[in-house]
Amino acid sequence: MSNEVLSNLMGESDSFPPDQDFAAQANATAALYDEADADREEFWASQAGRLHWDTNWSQVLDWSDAPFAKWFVGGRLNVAYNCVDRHVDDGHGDQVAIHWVGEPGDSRDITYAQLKTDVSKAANALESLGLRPGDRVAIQLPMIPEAIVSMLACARLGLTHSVVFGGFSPAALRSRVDDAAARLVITSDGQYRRGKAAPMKENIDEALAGSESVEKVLVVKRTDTEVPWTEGRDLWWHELVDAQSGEHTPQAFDSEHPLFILYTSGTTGKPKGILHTSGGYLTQAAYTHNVVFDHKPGKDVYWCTADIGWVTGHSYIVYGPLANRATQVVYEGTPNTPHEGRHWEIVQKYKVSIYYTAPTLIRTFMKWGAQIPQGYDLSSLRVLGSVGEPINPEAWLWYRENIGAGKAPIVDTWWQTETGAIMISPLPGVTATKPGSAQKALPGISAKVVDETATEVAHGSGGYLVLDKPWPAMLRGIWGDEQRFRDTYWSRFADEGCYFAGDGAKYDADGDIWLLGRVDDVMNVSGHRISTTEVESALVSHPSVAEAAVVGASDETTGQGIVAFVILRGNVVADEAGSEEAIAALRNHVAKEIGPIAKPRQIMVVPELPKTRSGKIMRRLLRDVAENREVGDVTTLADSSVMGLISAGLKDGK
Ligand code: 6R9
Repeated sequence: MSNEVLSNLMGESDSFPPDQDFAAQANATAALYDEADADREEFWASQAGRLHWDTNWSQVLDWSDAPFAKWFVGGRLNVAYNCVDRHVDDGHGDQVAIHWVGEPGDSRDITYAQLKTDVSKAANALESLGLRPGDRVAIQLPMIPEAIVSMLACARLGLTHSVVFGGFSPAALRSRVDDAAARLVITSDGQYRRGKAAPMKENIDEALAGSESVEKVLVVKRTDTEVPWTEGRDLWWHELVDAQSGEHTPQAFDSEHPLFILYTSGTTGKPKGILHTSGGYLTQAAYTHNVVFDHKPGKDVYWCTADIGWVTGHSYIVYGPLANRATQVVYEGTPNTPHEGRHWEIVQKYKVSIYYTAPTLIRTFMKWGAQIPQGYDLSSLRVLGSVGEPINPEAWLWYRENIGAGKAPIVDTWWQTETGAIMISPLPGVTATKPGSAQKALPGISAKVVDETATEVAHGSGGYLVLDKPWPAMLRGIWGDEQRFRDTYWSRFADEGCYFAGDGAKYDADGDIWLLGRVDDVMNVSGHRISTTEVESALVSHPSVAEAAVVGASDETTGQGIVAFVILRGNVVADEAGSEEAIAALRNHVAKEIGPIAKPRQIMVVPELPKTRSGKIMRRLLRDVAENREVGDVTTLADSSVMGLISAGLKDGK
């Protein structure tokens, strides 16, 4: 990266020191870093004290078989007991665990005592089906309480769950069910999406045709949609589960007992089944949820807007918050159903104090306009979080100003399905935050930015993000593929024993970490390394741009040329903004923000951007358009018609 780019970028970054009153009450203190540095294992041992262990561990970490870690060796615990029963035993049975809000407007408040009964009934039901510890259960459900109850019932019985996002195709579900050889699938008749009931069970039947491993399908009634039925295989939740006893005695499992598999896409076509285990995972999920969100049990109302089909839903809806006795909002639907103020209406109603979402949604809120949140009382919000992709400074500042009243600290949390829990993030009340930077590895975590030779780069320089020390919530492997686990994460910097995250990053002059997107998203223009994210940030900082996606398209002279796709803000007339002068102004704006080398070769105005179901922009498809190729496989897009809209718009426009 050229110094010109860096200095421009840094000149842009303000820093927001913590508010004194916030700092005075914060869970985290600067001393945590020293404590962890002094003795990492001792630090994690004390964090594990957040949990109830039936048997204490004899060793904190066994790294002798690296890269296969064992944490809290010999310890035994029940994950569901820790997330539910324990709070009831401690006298908090009447506290609301979940304020559930259905998309059509129905709602349920579930206390910890009720959750204990629900999970016990579900556990009794699963046991009655003959499932044994270690068996795999696939779960494809909308965001309804039964989704969380199912996961916890599995955890309670030592069954390994594999949650598959509700929007995935039958083929995607089938490959996951087969890979894990799941014996049971839990699903629903249908799901509400944008005000309509869409079928779900029908897809499941298509997916499971001829499956060798699946013995039973347990179906929750949600939309009252008519469903195909296979006698002897299919069972209604309300018939099997509701009839069970609400008492169930949990059994303790080994700290390394497999808790879940979660599939994530890799560079090849076959998804990787990321394996997580129990004691270390729950320790880090609980610790990070406590210090990163400054969560106070019994006081805060917490809301993570992710879907349980993603790792964020696992660690920051189910395991972390429930282990910490959170009261949380769980919302079933889309943010603009029935209107664009839905999230703020929910924040106002439940007095949400901690809100955790993704940059793509923040940019969508920007597109809808600040007048929408302004119509609601958001004064309860005191901590805001971001996850999933780099957050551009413009969106960060908008979030702080319009949602956080200019004062709520923003935590930009970097982590992955593989890391299991948050790794790099500011600590609210401790860190002076910088818009666009995830800043520092958390106490107990070690992250570095290195060059090709694994040498740490200087402040002001960029390279690859690596994790050079094992951490409790780290993946324990790829399900059924030991070699792929070693190759994907541990071969690039094998001599140094570092985990390669696949992300580019840089240190600023203060040594703070800025994530630059996946390494394959870093462009090389005339020998200059430029991140797609930086150019996107520059574009979005222009008043007429709502959202931007940037790709490096091959270029005869410069190696790669920068091609940008932009969505305009609602108030900008497309004809005007798409005009030659307006495009030239945008190109110059980028040149001004980052430097002339970052000036896009081409800017195209489009109505939508192609995104995966977890909200990540599929740059591969945009690269196809930019390089005038036929557009590749669109099956993992949330909306497969988007590429058609983009191509049609470009043909009409120019
Ligand atoms: C939790 C989650 C992981 C990838 C990761 C990185 C990107 C996530 C980020 C971020 C910059 C952040 N990512 N959080 N990039 N800043 N705060 O999203 O897991 O779906 O496995 O994605 O997402 O590229 O490598 P997952």
